[in-house]
Amino acid sequence: MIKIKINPQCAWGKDNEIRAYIEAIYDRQNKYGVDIDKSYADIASDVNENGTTNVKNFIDPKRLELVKSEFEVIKERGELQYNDFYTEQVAHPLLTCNSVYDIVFDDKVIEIAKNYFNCVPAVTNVQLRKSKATEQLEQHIPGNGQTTLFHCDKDSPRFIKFFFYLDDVDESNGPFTYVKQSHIKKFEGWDSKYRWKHREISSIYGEDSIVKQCGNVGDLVIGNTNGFHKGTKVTKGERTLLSVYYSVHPTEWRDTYGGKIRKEDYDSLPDHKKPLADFLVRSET
Ligand SMILES: O=C(O)CCC(=O)C(=O)O
Repeated sequence: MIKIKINPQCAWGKDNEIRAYIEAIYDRQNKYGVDIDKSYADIASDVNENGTTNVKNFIDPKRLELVKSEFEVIKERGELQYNDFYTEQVAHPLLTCNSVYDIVFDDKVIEIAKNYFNCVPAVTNVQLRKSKATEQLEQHIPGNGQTTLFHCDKDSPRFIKFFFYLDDVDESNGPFTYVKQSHIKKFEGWDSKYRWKHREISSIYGEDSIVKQCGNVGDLVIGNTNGFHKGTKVTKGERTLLSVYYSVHPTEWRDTYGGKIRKEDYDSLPDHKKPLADFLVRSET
């Protein structure tokens, strides 16, 4: 098992939150056992040490093309949850896109997450979002476009997001960007505000600590987004992104936005995958 790296000074809720976090892991170990496939330990260790990793050619791009097509269909039907000049977002992809199931509950994805948490974790949210080129300054982009500024998520003191690019991503179309080791190394006053400009973060951590995770459709980028991160602003073209959040406790800890699953889809998951949906709200529709 990996030796979990966590720092109370880097958690929004400090010591109490860390204690509750560790208890949540023990609870899940007791409930669901610790049968973990070690072949994915290196990937989990990299995220544990550095806060992010990029696994090349992780998944068949065809599976991701299906998700992108479903996104476009939902958009054409006028059923996006949110739509502005920078961001287009689908609400609750587990309710609206059949193709995401296959990825969210993929065996390899689950094994990486198990290696990271030392227990069977659970999905807390899924997001499907397109970002489009703009010349606006980051601080003037509305809604979820604010994720183009550095921030540390409040969902948990230690959790992970799996990012699947649905377009090839270079420096110009929005790479997920992470300050290496900022999940365990913060600075005095890091929690005095939520959004930080690039130059502020760069002057504290140094430009060399900032990793832009460029990659192709099929690569898997992972981040513990309790560290400083952002989606670098798209300046050319667009980027559609599927994000899957794994954690060991529900999002209600911090009132963050949680994911939903249809009850019948939950019922049809194989028994060994049901714990992965422990924290998804069951919807009848
Ligand atoms: O768009 C991205 O690459 C990062 C999104 C983000 O900031 C987040 O999921 O918290």
